[in-house]
Amino acid sequence: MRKTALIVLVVALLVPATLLAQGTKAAPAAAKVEYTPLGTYPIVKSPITVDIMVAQPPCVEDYNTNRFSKYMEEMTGVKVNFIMVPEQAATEKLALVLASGDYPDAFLGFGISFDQETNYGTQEGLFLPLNKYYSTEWMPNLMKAFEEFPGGVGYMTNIDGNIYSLPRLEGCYHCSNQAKLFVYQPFLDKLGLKTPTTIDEFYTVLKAIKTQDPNGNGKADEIPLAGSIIGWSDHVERFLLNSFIYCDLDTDINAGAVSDVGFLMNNGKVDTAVNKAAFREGLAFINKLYREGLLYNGSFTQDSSQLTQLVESSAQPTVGFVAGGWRGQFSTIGGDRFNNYRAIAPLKGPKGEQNSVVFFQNPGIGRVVVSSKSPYADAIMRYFDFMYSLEGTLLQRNGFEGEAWAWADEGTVGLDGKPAIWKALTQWNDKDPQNDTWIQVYAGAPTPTMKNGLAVEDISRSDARYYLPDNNEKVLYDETAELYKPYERTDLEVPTLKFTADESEKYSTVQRELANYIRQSAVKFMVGSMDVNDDKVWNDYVAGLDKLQLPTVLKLMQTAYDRQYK
Ligand SMILES: [Ca+2]
Repeated sequence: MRKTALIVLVVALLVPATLLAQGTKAAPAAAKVEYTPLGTYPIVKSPITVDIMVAQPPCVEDYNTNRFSKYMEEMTGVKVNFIMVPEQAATEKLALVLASGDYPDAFLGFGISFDQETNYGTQEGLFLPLNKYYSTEWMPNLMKAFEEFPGGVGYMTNIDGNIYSLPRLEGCYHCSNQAKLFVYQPFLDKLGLKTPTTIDEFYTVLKAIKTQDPNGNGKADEIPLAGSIIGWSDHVERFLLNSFIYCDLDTDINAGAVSDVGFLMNNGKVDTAVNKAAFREGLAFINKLYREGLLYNGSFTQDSSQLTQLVESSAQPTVGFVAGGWRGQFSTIGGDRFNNYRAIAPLKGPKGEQNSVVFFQNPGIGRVVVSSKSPYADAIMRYFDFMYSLEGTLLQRNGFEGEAWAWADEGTVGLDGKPAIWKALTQWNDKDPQNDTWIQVYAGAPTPTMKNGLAVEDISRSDARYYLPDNNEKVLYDETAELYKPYERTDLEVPTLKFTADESEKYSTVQRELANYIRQSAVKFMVGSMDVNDDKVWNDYVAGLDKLQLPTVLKLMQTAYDRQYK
């Protein structure tokens, strides 16, 4: 209630100022800018000032006195007058400012969405289309960074054919195959068992953990397999179903209505796993584990902190296999249990299926948008292009060369085992206020090359230090590269789809209801409250999918797919 009252007050105060400001802003004299040749610095022959509104995180004290802002001003000749808005109020402020008609030359760090771009760009014409700047002539660093994001420029393009923003180009290598399963290695060692590679071997190992007391306390207190329904890739089914059919299903009811709900590409057509016989076989396998007490019965109700308690709270280790995006999802970082879990590769299923789910690393849209009324678009684009270079990204994110980071020493290796590119001299910290950097990469490119080029100590796998937290980035990289990448199916994952405002209005409720039904039914089949082995129950479920307009949703997705990717 108080918030509403405040907004009304702010709007009331803004109106008179707006009317005045529009008069002065319209003066064209400010547009006379003399530029230097493209690709050179400074950008302008005599200094100019542009107004940029920035969403300010608590860890940056003042963008106008910030050392990196000053560095950019000296290099480019472009002085930015930053208008700072607290990060958490950014979305509200954007709407207010755009409604007022009096707005700055550009907005930085607002994370403006596709829908907002459609609204303010396509429909209202307030945002400038940036298509011409997406070229090596104008923005060589941006375009080079895009080489690591295939299809990324298409992703940035609105349905009207325009590109309205600059991206954040961040790639998280290990996140791209995040549906992982881990095993407590001392249990396998104690039982004299190898890491399972097939569904049948997996079942045998689960049985052995349950019945052969690998923690040696004389009690049958072992939990062979556990996960959680809420938490970053803590879902056992997202790992196990992929031994039967490619399936990205996340049963968390709050997950997306289009992504992570079992849709897949089938020879260029958008299809779904969730009405296929192989999906049913996968659910039946998980149900069997559940019935036999091999799968922890809280796995479809608890969250990741409860999962962590389950793994950590007992005096002796009890949990054999755990699902999670990484070890920190279910164990205490640096603890003995954390240090002893090992990722395992996707298991080969009865018909040879063995898949790793793909999580496309899309560009972050809406990091910089330019007002269609600004006379300084050329300068602003050239100013931001520098930030997509390796050096620009490191300066913006980490700090100054020689203080926060340095180019790598000869002979050192990066996370990927290739010659390192850079090394960190200080710990990156986005909690404590400082005024050296922007910390947050609003418009920049922490690409996989940059991240994997971080110099690390070359610790051998047999060295006990390898699995300790200090070496975690390296472990994440190695596990992903060796165990998951070989099985990822980029051809089967549906790329991110964009819907028109009209389509969203018509179908978002339909999509949400269908997704909820798929998720709830899958859980019921796995825990046995719906009998997956009963043909009538299964057929009723499949009929329910059609009743909730699965064919309509597939057709809608196909239309969006053809529009973007054909
Ligand atoms: Ca025991």
